[in-house]
Amino acid sequence: MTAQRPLPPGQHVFPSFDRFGLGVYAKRFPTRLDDAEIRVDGDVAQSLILGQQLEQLPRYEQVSDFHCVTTWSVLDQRWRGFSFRDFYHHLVEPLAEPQEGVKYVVLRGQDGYACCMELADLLADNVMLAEQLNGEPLGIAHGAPLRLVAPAHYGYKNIKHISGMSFVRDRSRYRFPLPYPNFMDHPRGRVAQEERAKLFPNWFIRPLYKLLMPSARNQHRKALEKYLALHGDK
Ligand SMILES: Nc1nc2c(c(=O)[nH]1)N[C@H]1C(S)=C(S)[C@@H](COP(=O)(O)O)O[C@H]1N2
Ligand SMILES: [Mo]
Repeated sequence: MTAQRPLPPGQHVFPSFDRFGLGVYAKRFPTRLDDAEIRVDGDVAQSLILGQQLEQLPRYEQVSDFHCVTTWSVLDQRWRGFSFRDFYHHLVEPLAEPQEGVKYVVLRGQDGYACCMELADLLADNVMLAEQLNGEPLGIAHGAPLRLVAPAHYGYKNIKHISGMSFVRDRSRYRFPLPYPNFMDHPRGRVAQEERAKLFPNWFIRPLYKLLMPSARNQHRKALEKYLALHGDK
């Protein structure tokens, strides 16, 4: 396969797109799979839950590559959903009224995972909240019922099973999910700039993460097989 887009520094192509994440999340699954609901709070005039309103937003498709910080990439994934920008301008701004100076968004998943991104990065053209992958509804593996797709950012910012977003002025109260060290969380996490982690240089982080990747992949595969045997993909 020839890449449509140049492969970012330190990445290699992986042949299949498999469920992945930090080890502790391997056995945690979402409980609400039907209709997506997003709790919006933080430095806003009105905290609220957006559910049915999401149906109003226009849907579109994008094809993009997906890059995990542990160095594997999958190419040409076709996502369908609505844009974060539409979500923000048509629902969050008028209904929740973020305060002046809101600069960060803490995104939460139903499995307890959380990550933090800059609002300006989320408002980029290609950032979407996806409901489908390659023509199928998102399965349990890839973030059902709704996941963030931010192709310019490492996988660990592309939150699955999204359940909440806090719009905040200051990110100091946010911490990378325990028991993982905070250095794993780069405040931006952009792929092209190779913003993998804090404090440590990429010549150190790349081989370290490559070493940890197979066991995280295995844990996720085994837990998924067990889950699917019990519940199926719905
Ligand atoms: N809710 C949630 N989102 C998550 C994770 C997770 O464990 N839980 N893992 C992240 C990481 S590290 C990666 S690489 C991608 C993997 O996405 P996939 O399971 O669709 O391959 O999801 C990201 N989003
Ligand atoms: Mo990742």
